[in-house]
Amino acid sequence: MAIDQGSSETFQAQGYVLAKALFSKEETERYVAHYMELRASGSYLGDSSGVDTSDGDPLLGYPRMLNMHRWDSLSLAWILDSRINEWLMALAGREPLALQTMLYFKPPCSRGQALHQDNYYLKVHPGTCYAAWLALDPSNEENGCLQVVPGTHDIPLLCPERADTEESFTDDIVQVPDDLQPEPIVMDAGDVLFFNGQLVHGSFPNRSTTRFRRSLIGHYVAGDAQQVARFYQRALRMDGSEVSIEEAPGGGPCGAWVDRAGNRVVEVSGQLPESWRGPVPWEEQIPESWKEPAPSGER
Ligand SMILES: O=C(O)CCC(=O)C(=O)O
Repeated sequence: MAIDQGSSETFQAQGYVLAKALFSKEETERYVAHYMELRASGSYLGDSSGVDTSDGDPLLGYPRMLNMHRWDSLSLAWILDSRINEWLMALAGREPLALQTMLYFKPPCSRGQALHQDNYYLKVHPGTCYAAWLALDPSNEENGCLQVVPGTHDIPLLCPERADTEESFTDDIVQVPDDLQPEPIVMDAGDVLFFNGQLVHGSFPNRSTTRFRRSLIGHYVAGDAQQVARFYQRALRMDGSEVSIEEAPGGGPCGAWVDRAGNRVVEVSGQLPESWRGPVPWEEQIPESWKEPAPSGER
């Protein structure tokens, strides 16, 4: 599949690009049925409802799922899908390595995720990580669609502050200047947003009382990455074979927006905490019996 020149240019200029209808209606319906069934049938390593949950928080019933591709064959097939591979090859210019899957259910009336940069968590170096964000439901401002701050993909990591956890299930937020506000990405089921790991993005709460906003997310690095946070060290080539990446050290620089002679720039002035190395590697958390992917739906 040829990725047109305009898509690559948009990605380079804005830090993201929308691939319309990359997956079919039948595929997204199958994913929705599959993950709703998995969610209803138990809990899994990596499930998270976020911080400061209260009684009645809708996320308690629909925690986010993590790294399903480690034990679920449908998720494994998805993260290695040739369409995603082709897009990432064209956008990043190199063979990607797959690091992580996530499933956001985002049920009616649930919280969003405060603005952040993915590479704060993944710590890919040199360069950054990439996300493929597949909409499983039509998503718009009412049900808390993804929001991005265009053009923030070429800034360093920003120093995070404490987020409002009434609005966000995560407690870190990065600030952006008043005139650089997030823009909603309205998507149909089957559309994929590809974005750069420095891009500031997040989502607001789901204000709908009836609509879910489910999404299936893959995180990748371009093949020349030398370091990654220890949680993600076991990566997959797009043919499914494994490759280890060296662990990134903890800490590292972070910045804040400043005005320099009328130019708004991010000045690197802070340090991320040394203790921030990321959680212990996924492999050290999984029970022996989970080490091989199981047929879909068995866990
Ligand atoms: O889907 C969302 O609401 C946020 C997703 C996100 O920020 C991410 O995948 O890093």
